Amino acid sequence: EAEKAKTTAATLKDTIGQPTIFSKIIDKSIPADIVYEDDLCLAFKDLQPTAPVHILVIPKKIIPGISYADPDDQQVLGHLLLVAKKVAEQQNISKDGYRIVINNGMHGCQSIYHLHLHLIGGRQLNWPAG
Ligand code: D5M
Repeated sequence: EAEKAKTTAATLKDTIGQPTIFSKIIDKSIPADIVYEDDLCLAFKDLQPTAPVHILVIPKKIIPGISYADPDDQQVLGHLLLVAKKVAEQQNISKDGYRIVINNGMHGCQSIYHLHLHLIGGRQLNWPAG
């Protein structure tokens, strides 16, 4: 187990900051169901939705995760939240409510190391999260 964790940590160290599948969505070399785009960010439908509305909002800049954000990222981070709010309105889930989630690192179940906000709604969600 300890060896496995060490290998995972080493692999992660080599891949952090490298382009991920989300870079290919940003440069349009792979398709995605894009619902919003501007100079700083992109929002598209999650391939494995956990609710009727499940959209990812990502910065175009590679920030591997929220734990890698620095003070220079303040504006883009705020922008992502405002875009998520706007997309929620577009998707008609604003009135009934929704959830915005950022998974971070191993315990947070982050699987893609390009920062992303999950916008989830369209049904009654459960709390606390698992
Ligand atoms: O969430 C990563 C999320 O990214 C997960 O819900 C699946 C989704 N995903 C993975 N590949 C794609 C593509 N190509 N399009 C759309 N959505 C995708 P995490 O927070 O890292 O666990």
